[in-house]
Amino acid sequence: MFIDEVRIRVKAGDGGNGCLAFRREKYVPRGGPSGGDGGRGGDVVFVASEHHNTLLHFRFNPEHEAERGRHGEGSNRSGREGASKDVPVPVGTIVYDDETGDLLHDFTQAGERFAIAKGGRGGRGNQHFATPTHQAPTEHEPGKPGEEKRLRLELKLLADVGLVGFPNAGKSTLISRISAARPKIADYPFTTLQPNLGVVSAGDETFVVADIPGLIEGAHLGHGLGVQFLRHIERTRLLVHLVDVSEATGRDPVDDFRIVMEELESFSPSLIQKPMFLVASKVDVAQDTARIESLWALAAEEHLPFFEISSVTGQGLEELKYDMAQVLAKKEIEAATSPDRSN
Ligand SMILES: Nc1nc2c(ncn2[C@@H]2O[C@H](COP(=O)(O)OP(=O)(O)OP(=O)(O)O)[C@@H](O)[C@H]2O)c(=O)[nH]1
Ligand SMILES: [Mg+2]
Repeated sequence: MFIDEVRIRVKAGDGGNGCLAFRREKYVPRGGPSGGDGGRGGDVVFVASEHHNTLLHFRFNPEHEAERGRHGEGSNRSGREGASKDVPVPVGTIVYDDETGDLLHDFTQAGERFAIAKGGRGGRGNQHFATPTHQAPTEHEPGKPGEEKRLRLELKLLADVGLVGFPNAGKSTLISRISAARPKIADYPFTTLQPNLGVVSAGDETFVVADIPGLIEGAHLGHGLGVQFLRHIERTRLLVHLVDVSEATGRDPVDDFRIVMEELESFSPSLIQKPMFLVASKVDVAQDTARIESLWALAAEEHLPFFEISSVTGQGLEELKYDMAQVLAKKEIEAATSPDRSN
């Protein structure tokens, strides 16, 4: 479930052909063989990159080829080598041969390079085939083809952003609107039993969001689904805290916020130290705007950026996505200022 997977094709460059040629010079009768060698084809090289955290870029670009070597020429000129092609893969990517299932490489460190498909050797020109008894050779070799492979890439995803909140707050609905994840959504608490991950792209950033089960008061004592699943968001860089502001909850939004914060803290104080967005969810069905304003004032007090969203109408989703990307790119986001009640 926590795995991103793509199938791609790579093709290294073919080697250039060796050349068949003889020296032709004025006053030099019967010049010897002078066919140069073909150049080597370029490799396809995977490079582990810290700037990529998903395999999404391969979905748009599933074929990667390196340049072929040039053919040899007369006057013993060798063909130029084909340029290799560097292809970035996220650290943590495991590469399998899709035909045999063999593990080819496991990228564990940023900057690690591995030639996944090797370029073909250039063919030898006829200059190499001369012997004392065979002085006008016409033999010359074709270049060898570059390796071609079908690969399966696998990446274990780590979430960048965690969605937290009460059961039924709209966490799964939100992830289904901003990513391709299709978790179960239902109008009762504890619909989500296992974390769901979704890959989100916004602006130039691609990141992974985790939708986890809801928290209730006493979760750290085992109430509801407990708190063990919070370990899935321990390594995230941003928490998005959803509070249902509709009247249907029968609870006060500010109380909901504080209860969830206490549960997070009791699991690990580091969780509440993380950057956090406070999100008023289901604003399309919040009749009493005072409920939204009280949450907004709380965001101002806690210096948290504040958003109002509806995953049903789509209100506020673009801005939320964009600002998540900004925080992950380490840009500053403005915290809420107190709601202006004068108008
Ligand atoms: N009107 C309205 N309903 C929403 C909105 N977002 C979610 N819902 C509804 O709220 C209910 C709960 O949504 P979920 O996304 O399953 O909530 P959750 O936070 O994932 O809940 P758990 O998995 O139980 O923790 C569903 O019936 C959704 O259709 C919204 O923006 N507006
Ligand atoms: Mg859910």
